Amino acid sequence: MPSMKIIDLRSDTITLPTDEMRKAMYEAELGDDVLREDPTVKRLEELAAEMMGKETALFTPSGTMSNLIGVLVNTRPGDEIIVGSEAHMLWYEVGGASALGGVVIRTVPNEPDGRLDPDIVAQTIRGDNIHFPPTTLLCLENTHNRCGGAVLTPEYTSTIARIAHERGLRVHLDGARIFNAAVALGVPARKLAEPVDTLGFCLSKGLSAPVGSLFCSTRECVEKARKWRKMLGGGMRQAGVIAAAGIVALEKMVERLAEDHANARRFAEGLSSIPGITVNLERVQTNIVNFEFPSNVADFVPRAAARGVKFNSRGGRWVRAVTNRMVSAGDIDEALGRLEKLVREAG
Ligand code: TLP
Repeated sequence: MPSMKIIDLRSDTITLPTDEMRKAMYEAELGDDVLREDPTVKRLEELAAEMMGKETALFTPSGTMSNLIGVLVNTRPGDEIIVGSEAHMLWYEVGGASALGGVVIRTVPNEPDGRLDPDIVAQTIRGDNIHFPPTTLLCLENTHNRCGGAVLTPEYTSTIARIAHERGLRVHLDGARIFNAAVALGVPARKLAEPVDTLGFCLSKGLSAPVGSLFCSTRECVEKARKWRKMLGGGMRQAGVIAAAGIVALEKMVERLAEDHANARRFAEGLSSIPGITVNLERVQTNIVNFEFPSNVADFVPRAAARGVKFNSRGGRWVRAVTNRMVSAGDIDEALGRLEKLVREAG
């Protein structure tokens, strides 16, 4: 019997490097990056800064480290930061901002579309009072992971950043998937980055590089970030070997994200016609689809996995699917067929 193809929709982090990336990695010119002598890392950082419209950038091992550095450079221990109630920084970064940055995390409810209500943010920022910790940082996320890949527009980002800046806060953007937002909106990524002071974005999600993230800001801020990265153990020596793949990611892999978005839509539309599955088609803007499986199917995620379709559970009956380069339109149709059968047989 031919082996069943595994269709992996757990995350876009599962994407493997392309042949072109592997070749670039093999051929990369290298040096010691802690001594600032790796030419390939420098090229990647220049390219990233240029694409984000920031003065300079720093190559970090992960999105988690870029976000933590964003907290460390923008705050002091004892400060308060505002993050969305569904933020990746709150849910999935091991509480690093508090544990290592010593900040109090204050949440504002995320709207289902990933935004934070500007009025609520304005009310949440603390005034000067002997009892209060100073609120010094607002964190945004674009696209928004737990809000189903929702996109923040440049207009919204400017509005909310202006409110924060007027009250003396800095603004950090978790732009792990900023290129998904840029492609979905048809705007350059720098338009989405312009209103914020610091941002991190990832190479190892839809862009398919094996490792890495870029922290982008002013020269002054990135100098501080470089020191923090060293303290956190992120000083990588011949890092050009992975930066080389990152350059290919930025030069060759951005436009193809549109294909992942089309597949997410195809998947969501297919799901909506399977009895009992709930999906809000209006919320599907990029490569993430959140859906609720029928109440008569216990253990949906492991049972789908047993049929070769992998998802991440979101808690309760909610499931997340993330389209990615390893999954074609044909695979999406195949996955829908297997799910339809699973639901039918369970009913
Ligand atoms: N997200 C991963 C998991 O951690 C959940 C995923 O599969 O989606 N910001 C956002 C918005 C992210 O989605 C992620 C990764 C990160 C930061 C962290 O990036 P890494 O994994 O490079 O530390």
